[in-house]
Amino acid sequence: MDKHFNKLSSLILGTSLIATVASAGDGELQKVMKARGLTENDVIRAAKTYNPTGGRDEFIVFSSGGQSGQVIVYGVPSMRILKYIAVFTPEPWQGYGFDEDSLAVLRQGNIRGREINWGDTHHPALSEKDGKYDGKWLAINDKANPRIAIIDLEDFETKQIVVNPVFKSAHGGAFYTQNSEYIIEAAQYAAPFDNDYHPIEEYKETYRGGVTMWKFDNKKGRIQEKESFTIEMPPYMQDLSDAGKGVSDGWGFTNSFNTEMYTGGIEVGMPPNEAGMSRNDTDFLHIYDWKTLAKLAEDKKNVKIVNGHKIIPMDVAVKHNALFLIPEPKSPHGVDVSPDGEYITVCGKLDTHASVFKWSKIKELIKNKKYAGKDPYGIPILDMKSSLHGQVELGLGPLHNQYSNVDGEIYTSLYVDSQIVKWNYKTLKVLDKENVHYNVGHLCGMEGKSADPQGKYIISLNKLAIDRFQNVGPLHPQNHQLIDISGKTMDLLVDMPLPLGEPHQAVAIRAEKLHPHVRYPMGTNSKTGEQHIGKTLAGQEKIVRKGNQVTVYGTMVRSHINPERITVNKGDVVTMHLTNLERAQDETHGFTVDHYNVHMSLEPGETSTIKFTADIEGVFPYYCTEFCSALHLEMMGYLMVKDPNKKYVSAQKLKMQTMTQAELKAEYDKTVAVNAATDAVIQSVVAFLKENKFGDHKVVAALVTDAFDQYGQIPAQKKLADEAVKAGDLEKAILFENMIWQLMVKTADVGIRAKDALVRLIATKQSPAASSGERAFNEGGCSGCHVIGKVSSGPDLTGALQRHENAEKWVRNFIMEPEKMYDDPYVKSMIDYFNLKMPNQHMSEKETKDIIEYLKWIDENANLF
Ligand code: K7E
Ligand code: CUA
Repeated sequence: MDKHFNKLSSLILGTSLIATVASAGDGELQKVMKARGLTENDVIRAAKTYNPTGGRDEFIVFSSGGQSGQVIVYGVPSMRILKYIAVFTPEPWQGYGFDEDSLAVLRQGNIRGREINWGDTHHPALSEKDGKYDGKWLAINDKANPRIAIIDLEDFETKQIVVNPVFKSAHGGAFYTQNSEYIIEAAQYAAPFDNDYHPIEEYKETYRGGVTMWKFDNKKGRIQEKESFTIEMPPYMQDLSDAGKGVSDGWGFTNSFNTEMYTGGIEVGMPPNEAGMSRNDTDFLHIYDWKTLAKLAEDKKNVKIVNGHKIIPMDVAVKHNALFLIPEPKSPHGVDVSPDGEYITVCGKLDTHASVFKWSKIKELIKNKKYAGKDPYGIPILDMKSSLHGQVELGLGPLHNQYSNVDGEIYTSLYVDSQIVKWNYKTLKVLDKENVHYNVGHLCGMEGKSADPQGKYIISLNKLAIDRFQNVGPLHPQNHQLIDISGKTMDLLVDMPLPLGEPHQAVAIRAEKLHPHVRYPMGTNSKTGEQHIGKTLAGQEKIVRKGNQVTVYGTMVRSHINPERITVNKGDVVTMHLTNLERAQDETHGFTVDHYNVHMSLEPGETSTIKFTADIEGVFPYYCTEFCSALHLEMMGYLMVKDPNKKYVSAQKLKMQTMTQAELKAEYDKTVAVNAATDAVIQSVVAFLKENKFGDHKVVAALVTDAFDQYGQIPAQKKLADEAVKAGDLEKAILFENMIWQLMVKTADVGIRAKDALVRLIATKQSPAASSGERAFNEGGCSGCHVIGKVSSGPDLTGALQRHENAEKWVRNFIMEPEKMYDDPYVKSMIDYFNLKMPNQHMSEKETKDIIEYLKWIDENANLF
C-alpha cells in the first residue's frame, strides 16, 4: 500500500518537474526521455544521482576489491569511481611494487619468507573516535593470507601490512574498537597455531580458532605488533566480528559456524563439509572482554608465546571471566552492534530470522554467573533465551546489517531472497522490502556501522550481475546498487558495475571528514612520511659510482629529467633516486626505464627509488609516463649499458654544420626578442595581480606561488645563455633562451589562471540574469570571436553599450537579426576591418536580454579586463 502511494506521489511530483524543466528547454527533456525510453521516475532518480561537471559527492565509499587485493574508492550518490588503492597486489599506475619504497611495504606481507602478490580483501574499516569515524585511517583484511593493511587517508596510500603469526586464514576483520585502540581480526578456518604438521584426526586437540587484537596507534596510524595478542578459541570456525561501543565498549563479539567441529572427508566416503558443518541448530556467539584481556596480556605468566606472538589461552580467559559463549541460530554470518552498543544483531544464513541480543541482559547473566553450561573446552555458555531481546522473521538467507539515523532502524541483506529488508530492532517489526539484482552480500549504509549513522542511502553489494549490463564474457562485473532510504519506503536509484574482484564489505564516510593533502614536503618518502634518503634538489643532481654500484640522484620537473644520459657497465647495480620538484597540484611525473620492469609514480614533492641490475646490454630510453605538459614527450633520457669486455668500433663522426654564424645570430636575436615580449605580458599580469591585492585570496596566492616557482628558474638559465654567448657558442645560447621561453610560457599559463580567478573574486556580484547571459555567451558561440578586454577575431565588447544611441535596443537587434544591419555604416566598417560578418546565432529573446545584462556587468567591472 505504502509503496503504491509512494510511486504514485513521485509520479505526480515527477510530472510537474518535467513540466517546469520542459518549458525551459523547449521540450528537449521530453525528446530525450522519448528517445531513450525513460520514465518520469527514471528522470527523478537520474537527477538524484547526477553530478554536473565539477560537482562533488556527499559521501565517499571505500569498498573492498575482493580478489584484486585492492580497495575501490567511489562517491555517493554519483557512484563515480575515484581511485583503486593498491594494497596487497602490485599496481603499476601508482608504481606500487615497481619501486623500492612501495615494494618495501608490499614485502612486509611476505609469509614465512615467501612473496605473496595478491590478497582476498573482505572488510575495510574506518578508524574511530567515540565510535564515530575520524577520517584518518582505513584498515582492511586479507582472508586468504591472514594479514591486515593500513591505508593513510591523507594520501590514500598503503603504509603498513602485518601478517598474523598464528592464523592460517582470517575473515572476521578488520573492525576498530570505538577509540581505535585495537583492530579485531578473527580467524576463519581453524588450524594449528604453530607451523607444524598435525593430523586432522587431532583436530579438536591441536587445531584452534581465535581473535587477534591488533594494538593500534591512532596518531601514527600503525599497528604495534609487539603489543598485540591473540585470544585462543575453540576450533569453531570464527567468522565475522564487531567491537562493542557505548554501553558495551570494552567487549568484542565474534560468531562461528562449525561448532560441530566437523572436518569433512568426501574422498574417504564421509559426507561433505557443508552437511557436517550445518548439522546443529545453533552455533556460538563468542563474547570477550578485550580490555581485561589486554591487561592480562601484559603479564608474561598469562600468555603463551607462539611464533613470537602472545596468546592468551582459553583457560586463562575463562578464569578471569573474560570469555563466554551464547548459542546463536544455525550457521550465522553477520554480527552487528547497534549505534548505542545495547543491541547485537546476528543473522543466520540458514535461519530466516535475525536474532537481537541485548547487552544489559548479557551483562546481568555474566555478573550473576548464571551459566547454562560449559562447552567441551570449559567456556561458560549463557542461556540464549535469557540473552535475547527477540527474533524477527526476515526472509531467506539474512547476512549483514547496517543502521540509519532513525532510532531503531536497521537494514539487513537477504542473500537468497535477493532483498534488502528495513525493520526495527527495538520493536521487532518489518517495515519495508526492496528487491535487488541478485544475491546481495554486504550492504553499506552511510557511516552505517558507526555510533552516528547518517541515513540517506544504502548500497546493496550484489554478487551477481546477470541481465543487468552488457555481456562482457562469462566473468561478469559485480553490481553495486544505490538505494534511497530517505523516504518512507526504499527506492532503488541506480546500478554501478564494479569491474575489479568481488567486493565484500564497503564503508562510507562523509566527504567533508576527509582532508587529503595535494603535495608532499619536498623530498618525502610517501611510504614512511619521512625525508627520503635520495632527496635531491635542483642543482644537486649527480651520478655516484662505487665499484659496480651506480647511484643516480635525479630530479623531474616540467619538462625534463636530470640527468638525461646515464652510461653504466653491463652487470652494474643501478639505483635511481628521483625527486619530483613540482609544487603544483596534480603535476605527477611517472618514470620507467624500458625493458627493466620498473615504474614509479612521483607526486609533487615526492622522492622514490627504483633499483635494478643492468644485466642486458644496449640502449634503453627512459621517460616520464604521465602526459604532464606540452613537452612531455621530450621528458626523456637514455640509459646506455655497455659490455666492458667488448670492443666497440666507433662510427665515423659526421661533421654537419647546418647554419652559418649570421643565421645563428639572427635566430638568437629573434629568440631574445620573443622572450622580452613574453616577459612584458607576464609583467602586466603581475602588475594587475599586485594592484588588486592577490595575496588576500588564498586560492589565487597559491597559483601565484606556482607561477613564481617557474619564473624563479629563469635567472639561472639566463646566466647559462649569456655565458654561451660569451664563449661564442650561439647554438647553445639559443637552446638556453628557448628554455627561458618554456619557463615563461608555464609562468604565463598559471599567471593568467590566477588573474581569471582573481577577477571572479573581486568583480561585483553577477545577477542571475547576467550569469545566464554569460553562459549563453559562451555556449552560444559568441566567445569564439569576442574576447572580453581584448580585440580578437571580433571587437572587444567592453563598453559596447556606450557605443550606440539607444544601445540596448541596438545590441538586441544586432544579436537577434544581424543580417538586417549589415548595411549600417558602423557595422559595415567593422565587417571590413575584421573581414567577418556577425552571424545569427539564433539566440532567444531571453538569452539576448541576459547577454545584455552580462555586458552591463562587464562594463561595471571594465577596469578588471
Ligand atoms: Cu559476508 Cu567476507 Cu563479510 Cu562476503 S563476507 S558477503
Ligand atoms: Cu613529466 Cu611527462
